[in-house]
Amino acid sequence: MNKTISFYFGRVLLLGRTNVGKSTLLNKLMGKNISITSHKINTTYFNITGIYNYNNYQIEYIDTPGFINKNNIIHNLFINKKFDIILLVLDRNKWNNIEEKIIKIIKNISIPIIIIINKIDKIFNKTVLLPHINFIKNKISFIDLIMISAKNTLYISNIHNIIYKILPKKNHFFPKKYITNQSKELIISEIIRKYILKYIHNELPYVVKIKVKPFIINSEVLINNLIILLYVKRLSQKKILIGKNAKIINFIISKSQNEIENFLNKKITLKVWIKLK
Ligand SMILES: Nc1nc2c(ncn2[C@@H]2O[C@H](COP(=O)(O)OP(=O)(O)OP(=O)(O)O)[C@@H](O)[C@H]2O)c(=O)[nH]1
Ligand SMILES: [Mg+2]
Repeated sequence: MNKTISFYFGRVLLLGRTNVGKSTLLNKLMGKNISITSHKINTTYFNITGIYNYNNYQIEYIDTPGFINKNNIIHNLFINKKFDIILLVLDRNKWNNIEEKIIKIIKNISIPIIIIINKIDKIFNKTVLLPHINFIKNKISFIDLIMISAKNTLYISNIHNIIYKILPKKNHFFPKKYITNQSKELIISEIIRKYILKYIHNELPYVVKIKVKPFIINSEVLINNLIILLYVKRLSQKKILIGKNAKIINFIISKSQNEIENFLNKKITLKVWIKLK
């Protein structure tokens, strides 16, 4: 008997204002940490892809920066790439001009939209959401609305189940073992950025540029050594990053090192240089 198996594949875009919990949700959908998260605004810098495999289904999730500027980065997203589903992530019943801007762009693009109302753990009386759901219905048409708590991993599988129902019948695009579009260097630099965000409490984390390089001596790569270059613009910023008696930078390095070692599954030495550029 000739039994043909159907495969399903689609690109699912996570959209929403900064801090609504897109990256937290991506990590929960994937069941592993792919994208860095923080309580501060503008955490995600790049589009981060997570490839999720389940039976005959393959989903390419794309986490995006919630930062929306004049150049309209959301709009640019749709120029080069085709998406199959949009997850519009909202923080409870918060809605302002950013959400208005986003729906203005996506309502003219005929891609199925799933509304995700996140952070419901922060709402004691859930009935306050009912008028808000009607409000959203009047704003944009969507195929489903799901209330979740990404942080507490509540109702995440409901999202998967809806996506499976509408994923296009298509061959898988990625090999099964492929989990993310990020290079090892980018993942490592994102780990370091997370700790810079965590330990420095001003605008500085947003201006530090991070470069990760292999350590090479006499054209030989020392595989357990990595060079981390941190670029800042001013001497005053360099001083803040280093901290009194190098306390801050040492803290960032040791925390990052642990996490990088877990990720690479081996012991490494980090050589960190802070440079002015
Ligand atoms: N209470 C609560 N907090 C959440 C939930 N989901 C995310 N958060 C928190 O919200 C903050 C922002 O989360 P992120 O996932 O970094 O937000 P984001 O939308 O990716 O933000 P950008 O990358 O800046 O666009 C973090 O402190 C998360 O822990 C949730 O369901 N409940
Ligand atoms: Mg993010």
